[in-house]
Parts: sequence; C-alpha cells; structure tokens
Amino acid sequence: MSNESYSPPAGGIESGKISAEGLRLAVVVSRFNSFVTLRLREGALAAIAQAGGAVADGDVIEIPGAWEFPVTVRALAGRGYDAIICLGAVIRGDTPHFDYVAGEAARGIADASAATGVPMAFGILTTNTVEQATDRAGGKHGNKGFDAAMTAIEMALLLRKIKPQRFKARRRRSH
Ligand code: INI
Repeated sequence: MSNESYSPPAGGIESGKISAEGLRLAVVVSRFNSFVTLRLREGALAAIAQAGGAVADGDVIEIPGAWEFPVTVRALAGRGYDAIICLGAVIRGDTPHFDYVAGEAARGIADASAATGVPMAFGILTTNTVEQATDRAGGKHGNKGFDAAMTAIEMALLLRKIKPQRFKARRRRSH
C-alpha cells in the first residue's frame, strides 16, 4: 500500500509508537462516487490493521454523500469514539454545486471536531477531475484513506495524552 503523504513521527509504526490497539474508531464513508470512496475505505481499513487496530462492521458507517458528514459526525461524537475518519469524494462538475458540498462538508467536520474534542480526519477528496480522484484513491498519488486513518490514530493517541484526567474532588479536612 502506497503511503506517500502521511509521514509518521520519528520511529513510526514499526517502533510501536503509533498503535491503534484498543482505540475505538469510526469510519464514515459516503456513497457518492463510490468507485473512489470504496478504495478510500480499503486504504483506511488497511492502515488501521497495519497499526494493530480493528474496526467492527457496525463502526463503518455509510452515508449518501459528503453533504451528510456534518450531521453524522456530530451524532457519532457522543458515542465514545477516540477518532472518526471521514472518507468521501467531491468531484467538480459544470455547476457551483461542488463548492457548496465540499465547503460545507469541510466546515461542518472542522466545527464538529473542534466543538466536541473528538479528532475527525478529513479524508474527503475534492478534485477537479475523476482522474485526480482515482490517482489519490490507491493510484499514483497514494491512498488518502490510508493517510486519513493514520492521522486519526495519531490524533487519538495525542488527545488521550493531553486531555486532563478526571480527579476525584479532594475531601476537605475537618478540624
Ligand atoms: N456528494 C458527494 O459526496 N460528492 C459529489 O461530488 C457530489 N456532487 O457532485 O453532487 C455530492 N452530492 C450529493 C450531496 O453530498 C448530498 O448527498 C445531496 O445533495 C443530498 O443531500
């Protein structure tokens, strides 16, 4: 599996530094342009397996198109996932539709991630042509689904580290 653009931190997966073991990950895949998004899904699942993780069938969620990402990831954010991987393909046509769909998907996912504190990887291709999309879904420019999954795993591990632990309220000493 080509992995051109994701660069793991020093030591990388081989050192065991990026391990998805024990992480609960959701993979949200849009069906629009499914000839591309199915390949992104393959890439994401390969990355998770390579990092020692696993995804139950119920944690791979299909949606109709990229427009539906924001509402879906908001709903999933409260379900205990360590990270959510968004996979889609928005390909420019003859009308401005592309700009609305791609723009709102990106903004909605970014807002949902920031508001909920759940890392959400943006594995949605936004391309001018079909060829640009297939090149990035297991073609000559790698597989952005793979990259998105690795990013999600890394961010899940990072946020686990930096999120404040919950402390039990200290009892006041009685005098
Ligand atoms: N959805 C995509 O995921 N990619 C596209 O390229 C696309 N185009 O071009 O129209 C697309 N449209 C559907 C959209 O995401 C919604 O599913 C639809 O508008 C219904 O809400």
